[in-house]
Parts: sequence; C-alpha cells; structure tokens
Amino acid sequence: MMVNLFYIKLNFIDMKNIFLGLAIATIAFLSACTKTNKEIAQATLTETADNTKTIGTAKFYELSDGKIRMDIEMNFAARADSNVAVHFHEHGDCGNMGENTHGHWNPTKEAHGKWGSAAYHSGDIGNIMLDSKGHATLSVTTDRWSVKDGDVKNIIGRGIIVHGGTDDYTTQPTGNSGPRVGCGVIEAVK
Ligand SMILES: [Cu+2]
Ligand SMILES: [Zn+2]
Repeated sequence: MMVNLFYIKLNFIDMKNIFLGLAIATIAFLSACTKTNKEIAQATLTETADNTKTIGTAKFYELSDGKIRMDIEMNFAARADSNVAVHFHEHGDCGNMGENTHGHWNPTKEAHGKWGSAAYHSGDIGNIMLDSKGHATLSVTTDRWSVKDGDVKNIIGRGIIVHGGTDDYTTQPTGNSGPRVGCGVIEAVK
C-alpha cells in the first residue's frame, strides 16, 4: 500500500511538469503571434431583440504589411442551417433594433456589391452560411480599413449589422438582406 501511494505521487509530479511545460510553450507561441498580428479592434455581436444574447465576435488584427484582417466567428443557434448577411453600417449605435446604425458605411462612395467585385462598400462582408449548430467563421484581409483618427477608412465606432436574409449583392444600397437580427460596435483594443 505504501509503495503504491509512492508511485501515484511520483506520477502526479510528472503530470504537473508536463502541464507546466505545455503552458510555457503556449504562452511563448501566443506572444510570438501577437508580435506580427496585433489585435487592434473587436466587436461583440448580440441579438437586436435581446442584447444579452451574444451571437458572434469580430476581431481585427494589424498585419505586418499594414493591411487589416478581420476574423469573424458566429455562434447563432437560432439561425442554424441558414444564411446571414453581414455589413458595416455608419453608426456605432445598436439601438432601435439596429436601425440607429443607419445605412451601409461607404467611405469610397461606391455601389453596394459583393466583396472583392468591381464595386462594393468597404464593409460589404456579405453572406455567411451557418452550420447545423449556427456556427461559422470567415476571415477577410483588406487595405480598405484603418484605425487612425481622422482617416476616412477608420472602422472604429462603426456598427456591424447581421441580417437574417441573403444579400443579393445587387439591390441598392442594401442588397435586400432582410431584417437586422444582430448588431455590434467596432471598438479599439489598446
Ligand atoms: Cu446591412
Ligand atoms: Zn453595402
């Protein structure tokens, strides 16, 4: 019995060392990443009908070439197996069921359209298909955004609207994307 206890204790110490080693490796890895891709902004997306219900997040990173990448992750079970349409809207006010964000943010005075096509608004992220759990991820990298004060490309303080329909990429100026079911505000990460 004494011998058995002794071995159990030894094993426990080994496990602790392994976990400690993993933790140090993880921290080293994460800090290496943040040197090249610095998180500069984020938005928490909530339901317009109930802003205590989070449906997704958008995180923005500044890349070494000066472009900005947005990683968006949706977890919107109520909309599982369906399409949502995502745009940046002018104002960072999600009140009145998202209507207070007003229209699509359009710093380049272009037509509404599909991301990457000949003409589109700088926040026309477009359609995102949610899986059977309401989950989806999408990454977008662009030089159309900045976080600099006074820059027309500045995304800080803009609203992000999640529509409960499909963006047809054609109807002006909205894409006929359906009701505003989700909303968030892009905030600087210092
Ligand atoms: Cu919209
Ligand atoms: Zn648009």
